[in-house]
Amino acid sequence: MKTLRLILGDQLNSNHSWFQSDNSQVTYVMMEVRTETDYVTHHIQKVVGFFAAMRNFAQELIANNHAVIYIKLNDADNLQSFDLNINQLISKEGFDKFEYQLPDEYRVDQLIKKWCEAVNIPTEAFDTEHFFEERDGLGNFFHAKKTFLMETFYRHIRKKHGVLMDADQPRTGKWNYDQDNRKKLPKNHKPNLPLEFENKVEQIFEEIQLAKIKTIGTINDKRFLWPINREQSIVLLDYFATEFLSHFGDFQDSMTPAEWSLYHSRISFSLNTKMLSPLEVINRVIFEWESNQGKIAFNQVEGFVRQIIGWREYMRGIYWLKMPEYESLNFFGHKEKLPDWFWTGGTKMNCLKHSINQSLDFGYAHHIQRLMVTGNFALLAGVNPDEVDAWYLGVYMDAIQWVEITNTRGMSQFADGGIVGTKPYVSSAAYIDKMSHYCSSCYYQKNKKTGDKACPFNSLYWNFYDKHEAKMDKNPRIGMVYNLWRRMKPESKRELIEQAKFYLENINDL
Ligand code: FAD
Ligand code: DLZ
Ligand code: SF4
Repeated sequence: MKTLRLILGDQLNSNHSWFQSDNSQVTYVMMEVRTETDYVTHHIQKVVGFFAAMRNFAQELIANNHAVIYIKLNDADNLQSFDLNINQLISKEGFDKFEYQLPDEYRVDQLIKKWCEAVNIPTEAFDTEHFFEERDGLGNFFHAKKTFLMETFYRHIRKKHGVLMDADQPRTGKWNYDQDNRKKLPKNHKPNLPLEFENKVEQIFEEIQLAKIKTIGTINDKRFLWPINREQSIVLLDYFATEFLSHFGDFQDSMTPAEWSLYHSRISFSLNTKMLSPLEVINRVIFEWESNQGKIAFNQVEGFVRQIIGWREYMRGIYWLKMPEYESLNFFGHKEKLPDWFWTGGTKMNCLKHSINQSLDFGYAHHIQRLMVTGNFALLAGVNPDEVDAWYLGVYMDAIQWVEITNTRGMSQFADGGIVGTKPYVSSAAYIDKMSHYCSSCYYQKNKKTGDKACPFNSLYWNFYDKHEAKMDKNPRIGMVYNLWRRMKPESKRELIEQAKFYLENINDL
């Protein structure tokens, strides 16, 4: 049967069984389309990165004797959506079967499913052969349960797939080393330089400009630093394993204005486009640990493995269990707009200035910057989760909805009311100062709660708890906070609420 196989921009898995034999009846199609570039305002580096990686992938397939149709953004016959282009190809080339890999995003999944139901040729869906678990793995595991604890799921995956296990016991006897992974970067500590590629992407950048696609952020199109093929992705993974792994866990939560990238792997773009598989990533890291016994402490390795087979698989499972309802959850009923400076970095708050500016310059910030700086502020300011999602989904290189929305709407904004997290991740300046070097050079004063130059996080923090008391009072994990709040003098409480009100009314000037 003359078969057309669709490959999406985040399905660049060269080890997929599809590609292990060549079949003269099969033609692959990849396409750069406006439906994907415009469903949110993406970072320019993200659009360039996806197109560059897609083009390289198509070239690799062709070099391996596969037939490929690659539709470029500005091609005259590009109808700018998956379904329209596929219809056109079927009628032009006479394909009599259509095959695709299961999309990771609900929107695209629905689109293709509906298209398949309407079309008059046979269609077939394939697994992406990327994740440890199937889409419904988490749903089946937690069957009929009301709570979905990540730790429980993580242990289940470790056991099921035999990762860092001795029979049915965790290797080293302990499951969780999180307690060891909360160190602040020592003053003047200089991490090894991050590995930055020097890809030339001028051509793609020009094509995007020509098409007038609206984007955010900046780019150096002569030295594009992100990996854009599997080979570079493997080099980045190797670099992480040899240079950064030994400090990964220790400093995974720490933040500094001096560096845009610390001991994190920065492989999320390679993973989410499937240029790397999660299995090969953890195998590489475990191999590094095993071959350097004594030199790399186990907390660094377990901390990293937990991100990949714990958090990443867990978020995907929650996404498929809870979509499409998940994308409209708004537990606190938040309605505010995101401050303008989220799009420019123009704020006097040092933690936000650095976290936002590096997001705009590199399409990257690490987990704690996303959770405890930008996300923390958006939640304290009562921003509508739709706005928060649109920002996160646009700004990061690695942002694909299944992993963005569960982290943003769920973990960071608690808009799901506690499906992903057991309590809202909010803090005053104390936490940010404990984990970072931002506060010492900030315009605001971390220890001041009210008055001139008082750190906005301090009053907004108490204002948040005050405002949502009825919704959170019963949460056993935050009883202590309410005990403190209730014991505060009425006058101090009033001052805090007034300070917060002033900041919220003048949010664009902060
Ligand atoms: P490392 O710290 O080196 O971790 C290694 C890998 O573990 C990552 O590459 C990633 O694949 C995985 N990982 C780590 N934490 C998580 C997590 N919480 N959920 C899922 N996978 C995880 N990650 C995305 O891939 N895409 C997103 O759109 C995204 N949006 C986020 C939004 C918010 C508000 C928050 C708090 C987190 C978000 N994350 C997202 C998770 C995490 O911040 C990024 O995966 C990580 O910062 C990527 O950088 P890295 O590769 O250097 O990660
Ligand atoms: C993110 C992205 C962008 C910007 N552009 C394209 C594109 O033009 N063509 C494509 O196939 N994929 C693109 N992607 C990634 C898709 O949005 C992603 O494949 C879907 O969201 C499915 O997860
Ligand atoms: Fe951020 Fe407040 Fe610290 Fe400034 S003082 S860096 S605003 S936490």
